[in-house]
Amino acid sequence: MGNGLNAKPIKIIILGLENSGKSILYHRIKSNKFVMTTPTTGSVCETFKCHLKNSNINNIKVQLLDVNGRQNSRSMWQTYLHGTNAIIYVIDISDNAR
Ligand SMILES: Nc1nc2c(ncn2[C@@H]2O[C@H](COP(=O)(O)OP(=O)(O)OP(=O)(O)O)[C@@H](O)[C@H]2O)c(=O)[nH]1
Ligand SMILES: [Mg+2]
Repeated sequence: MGNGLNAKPIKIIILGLENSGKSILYHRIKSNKFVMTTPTTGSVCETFKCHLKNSNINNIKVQLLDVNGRQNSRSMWQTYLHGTNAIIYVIDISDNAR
């Protein structure tokens, strides 16, 4: 019981090809900011409390993972998946070639 603040975080991983906008989305979810990014090296992971605007969802503990999308790194993705509750797959729809 309780208010859920001590509960296990919801683990969400952001996947997608390189330069598709994963890290931009990561910062947007984390701090609602548009942050200039550089290609991700390895992975970035942070746990924080998520407040969804215009909803009664507050203080949901989220562990968000942002990974590198380059081809030679994609084989690593499976090592991050253990215990994952949700995957966000990012596609750059303006990039017709991909
Ligand atoms: N204008 C605009 N630019 C964006 C948007 N999302 C991403 N970008 C740009 O696209 C480029 C790549 O974005 P990232 O979020 O770093 O890409 P990534 O998927 O994390 O790439 P890797 O870390 O290399 O796998 C950056 O130059 C961003 O500024 C968006 O919604 N609008
Ligand atoms: Mg990135």
